[in-house]
Amino acid sequence: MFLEQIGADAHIRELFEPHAAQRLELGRVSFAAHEQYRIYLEGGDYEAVPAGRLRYDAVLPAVGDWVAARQVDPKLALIEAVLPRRTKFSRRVAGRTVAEQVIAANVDLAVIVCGLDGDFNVRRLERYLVLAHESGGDALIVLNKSDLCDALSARLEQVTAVAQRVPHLVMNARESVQDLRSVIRGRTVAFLGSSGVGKSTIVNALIGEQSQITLPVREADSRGRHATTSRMLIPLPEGGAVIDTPGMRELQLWATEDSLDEVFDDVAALASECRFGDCTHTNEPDCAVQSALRRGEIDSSRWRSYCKLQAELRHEMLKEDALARTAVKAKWKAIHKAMRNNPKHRH
Ligand SMILES: Nc1nc2c(ncn2[C@@H]2O[C@H](COP(=O)(O)OP(=O)(O)OP(=O)(O)O)[C@@H](O)[C@H]2O)c(=O)[nH]1
Ligand SMILES: [Mg+2]
Ligand SMILES: [Zn+2]
Repeated sequence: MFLEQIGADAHIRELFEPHAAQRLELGRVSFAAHEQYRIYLEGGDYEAVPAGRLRYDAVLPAVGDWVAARQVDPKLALIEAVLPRRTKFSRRVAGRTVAEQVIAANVDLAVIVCGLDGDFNVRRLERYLVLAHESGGDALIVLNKSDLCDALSARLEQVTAVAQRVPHLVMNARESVQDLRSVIRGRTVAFLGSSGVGKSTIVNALIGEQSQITLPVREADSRGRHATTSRMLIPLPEGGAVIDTPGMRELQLWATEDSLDEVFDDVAALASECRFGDCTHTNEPDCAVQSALRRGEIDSSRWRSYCKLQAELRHEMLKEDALARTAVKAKWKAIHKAMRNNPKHRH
């Protein structure tokens, strides 16, 4: 019954059904980093290796994935298949090529943690909101370290201005996580947010143990010191599971413009009211954005933030297109070469 407690519902059982016939077991990935994996099977916790085929198909398991596995010895399991993901968080991996890295899979609720101390940053929150929207699960904003904030109402105003539809919770993780506990209700929850905001402190309080490492933030700017270095799924005593994640220095978006427009629905709606369909919102006549900015109906820093994220997503899309074109060219080059080398095609 252990797997039920961490989320194996009827839907997951149904996805697993075809594998059950092949005498595989249902499991859930609790750790995935640097080619090392751990999974939970009904009987306990195992070290695991993915079957070669998974590498070939390029669907490597991520934390939170449901898998079909085979026990190979009392400590080790072989992951034969990754079940289709209900939700996923991805980020773009830094580098010249565009690659998706799945941060966590099958997360029901994304908790975006912000510190109400000196590190509070509403632009960063917008970025996490886009990521959470793209994941396909629910989102909740936790405004932590309420004990270090003496301008709460101003902060709340800023938060509601950028997150109209996402609920928030104000708390002090060192004191109580009770409100959060009652929101979780057996679901799989991932904690996202920059270093030092208190993700691991919250996780420790929820599981009732100090098993996650926490570190004091730098005094000068309240920035964290990257205490957590890997992602782990931990069962909650009352059912459900939490995934602690390391605060990322620079969160590279892996999202569609649709998610961006949903999170910024106020500005996205305006941009569609301009006279010209291809308005650049700079100096065109009857530009709805410029007039809303002039009238103070939208915040100029929110508008800039939207433009910046949009440019970032479009830039990545172009990069992806360029890569795809290069791949097609390489393929044709190979085909032409093969034809030249094939005597039948020589004239
Ligand atoms: N005053 C106060 N301090 C808190 C609160 N929550 C966490 N802290 C402290 O903030 C520091 C950083 O907390 P962590 O839980 O390590 O932060 P994190 O988000 O896990 O950081 P990374 O693992 O580096 O991403 C620790 O010293 C915590 O004790 C809070 O509500 N109030
Ligand atoms: Mg941490
Ligand atoms: Zn315009």
